[in-house]
Amino acid sequence: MDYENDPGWQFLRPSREQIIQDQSRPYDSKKNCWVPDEEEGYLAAEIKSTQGDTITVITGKMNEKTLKKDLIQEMNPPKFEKTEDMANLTFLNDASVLHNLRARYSSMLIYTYSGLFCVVINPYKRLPIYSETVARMYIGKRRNEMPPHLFAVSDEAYRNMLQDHENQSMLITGESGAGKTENTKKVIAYFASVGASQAEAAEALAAKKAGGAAATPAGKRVTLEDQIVRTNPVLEAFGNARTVRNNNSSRFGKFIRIMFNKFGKVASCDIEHYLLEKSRVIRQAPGERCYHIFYQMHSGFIPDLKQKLGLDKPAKEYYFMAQAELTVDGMDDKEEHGITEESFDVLLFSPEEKLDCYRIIGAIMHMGIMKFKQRPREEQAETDGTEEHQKAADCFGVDMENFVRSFVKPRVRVGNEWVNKGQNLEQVNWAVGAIAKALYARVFHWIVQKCNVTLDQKGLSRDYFIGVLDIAGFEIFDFNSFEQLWINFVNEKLQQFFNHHMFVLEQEEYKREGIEWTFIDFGLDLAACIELIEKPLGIISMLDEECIVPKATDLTLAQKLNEQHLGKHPNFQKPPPPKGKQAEAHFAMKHYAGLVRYNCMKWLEKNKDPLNDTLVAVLKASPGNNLLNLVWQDYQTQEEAAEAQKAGTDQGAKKKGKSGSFLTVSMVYRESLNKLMTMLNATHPHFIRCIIPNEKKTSGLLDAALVLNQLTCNGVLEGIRICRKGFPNRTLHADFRQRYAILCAVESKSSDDPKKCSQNMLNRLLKEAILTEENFRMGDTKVFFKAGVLAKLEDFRDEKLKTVMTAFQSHIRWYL
Ligand code: AD9
Ligand code: MG
Repeated sequence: MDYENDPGWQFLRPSREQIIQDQSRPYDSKKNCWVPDEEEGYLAAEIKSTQGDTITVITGKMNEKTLKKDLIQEMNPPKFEKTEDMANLTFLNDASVLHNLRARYSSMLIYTYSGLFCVVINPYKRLPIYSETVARMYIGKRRNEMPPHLFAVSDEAYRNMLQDHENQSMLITGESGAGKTENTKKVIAYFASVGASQAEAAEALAAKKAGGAAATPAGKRVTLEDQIVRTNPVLEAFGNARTVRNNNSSRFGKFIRIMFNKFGKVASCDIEHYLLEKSRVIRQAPGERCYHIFYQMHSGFIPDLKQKLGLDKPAKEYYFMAQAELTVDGMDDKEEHGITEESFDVLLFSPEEKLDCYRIIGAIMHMGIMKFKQRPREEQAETDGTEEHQKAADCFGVDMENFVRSFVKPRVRVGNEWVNKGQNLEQVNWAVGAIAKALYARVFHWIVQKCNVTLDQKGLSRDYFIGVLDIAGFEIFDFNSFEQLWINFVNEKLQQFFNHHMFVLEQEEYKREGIEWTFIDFGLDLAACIELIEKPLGIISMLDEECIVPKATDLTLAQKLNEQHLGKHPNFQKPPPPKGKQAEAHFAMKHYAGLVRYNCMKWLEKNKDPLNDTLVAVLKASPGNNLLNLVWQDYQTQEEAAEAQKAGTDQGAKKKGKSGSFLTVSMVYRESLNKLMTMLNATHPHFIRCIIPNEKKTSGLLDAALVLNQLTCNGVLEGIRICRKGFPNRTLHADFRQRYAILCAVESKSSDDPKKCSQNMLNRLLKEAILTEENFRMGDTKVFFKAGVLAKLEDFRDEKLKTVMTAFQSHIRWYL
């Protein structure tokens, strides 16, 4: 294949001229260095003089600077300019990592390896590097044969799966706007195309050419691969929204498992979702929007939809979706609704299901502007006009009187009696918000489940899977609440998983291969923080406990947490006083990524997530909206529970926690996190770290401080340091013998036993001072190398090949 003529190639590897230019810069290892700089992160400088522990340098900007010696960082020789794997750098330090990423990013080379990580910086423009032809370049190639790319990592996962008969996972993390979802989409598309059989691929292509992509259930045949790819627009319509950081921000985490049969053909797929941000359904911060679907439904793509749902007001009047922005730059909600609809069809959502779903979302819009007022001198709310109440009830397919009564006079249990308890205005408004959020979350869950049912149709055997995780990275905001605690906890677990993979598994392999190695457990720091969150008497259990203590409040929780942990646990700290826009905090926690100040307000409510049971009972029994029955199916109201108990058929056990209380939000989260971790632990993981280059959504601009902070938070800097302590590269003895025979021909033929041959070859390389003892270890089946050593051997091999070729050519010339 003629790679270099592909329009994408220039974004994968610099041209030869560029490489020559990059590598011809003058360099003196004793003089060239990096010095810290507030704006640029680090500046290239030349050492002029040294005095004690201070040093004077001249920076590239011709400024003279005197600074402490230990602030200086070493500069790599120019041959490492724009290196594809930073684990190979001779000098590994923050400055060099930043420089390398910056240099590559300036040429729009967005992917770079860093040992076990593949780092990608958001290009903020469409690059032609995800085309079918580029994908084909990577099929069946080894990582070091091609420039860094997500496809290389994907292909490695695919091949590992088939060769090692092992499930694989790809963990894609990063800050909001860093590119996780974009990369996830590309991975999924890659697997869908690689995993489609030739015949199916050809068929799909023919169908596409014949009539476009709009395959409907009634129309052309839809492939499973198509359906997998189509889950995305649906999930994005319901789970993504405009935020200040990202116009298409995913407000949930997801784990997509693509199942393959043992021949590598896609057999099925399923999706798990995590931590949907429910609060957005009723509240949006300045500059943000509610979930895209709200605006899509108002776009007029389905001409009679608004009329069917009674949405006769302009979008800006529906409070739940109109507190801040109504549009997104560059996004056409009407067009997007078309895509959502098309995808719904491909995923076999029936017209009735779609309409029921829209009716629920429509009802949520109406609920946002239902008016209630308080009776004078009474703690009792009542309706203030019923127009919107009627419209919401119609969408729900329930009786309006019942619907309204359950808000203003719900049935509650007092001792053994059930009574109708009056609610004041505040309580009613709170109940409206709570039910809107719960409903939305349940519809979202139903959509995911429905996709899963559709994707679960094929009769092929499911031998392995590749799971792709797209989940938000560490969040350190000015105000950090319950949601941040959970996101950060998940990330702490994932980081621990990375360390576990790197060290424990490495160590096991060294042991298996009989290599001496003193184990350094880098996971320990993480264990302390994780325990502080999840162990008995940890933050989450104390929160769960406090949720069942009568009269407990957020402040009693904060007080108990401080009494239990302050001064006793190293990761639990008194919050430093707020700076700038930071809010007051009740405690601070030392996470892997930094110190986070948490504020406990609303934690009890967020964790209990209580609902108006009477209202749920009305909705659950809706005679006019089947989907509504379905989404509440697993919810047992207190009244149902009491009846079941009376009848001795307590099905409610499932919904209840140990203490007899309902499951808290944390309990549900914890269970799904445990499930995820168990699953990941049974896979071979691949790590993609996405980096946001600036906060202006601008292509080509790199904010050094922002990038350095992410490299710390996502463990790249730490990972690279740790990686170099071990022996990350390895080759089987037989492969080693074959590949490097050219460097030591005699030794490569010295025995029939490949291990003996490699031993002899390595001895020779030692003698010739090409290698040192520290560079490698002999294992039983493989040779293990320190980072960068194989690269050096490759250089020698290239040199030797060149010499041999030249000699050969002159020989031929002479002969002719
Ligand atoms: V969030 O945590 O869901 O808010 P993500 O998922 O990390 O975030 P996303 O993938 O949505 O970020 O990327 C943000 C935007 O950056 C996209 O909408 C694109 O406009 C842009 N982007 C990201 N990656 C790429 C890319 N590889 N090529 C082109 C990209 N544009
Ligand atoms: Mg996303």
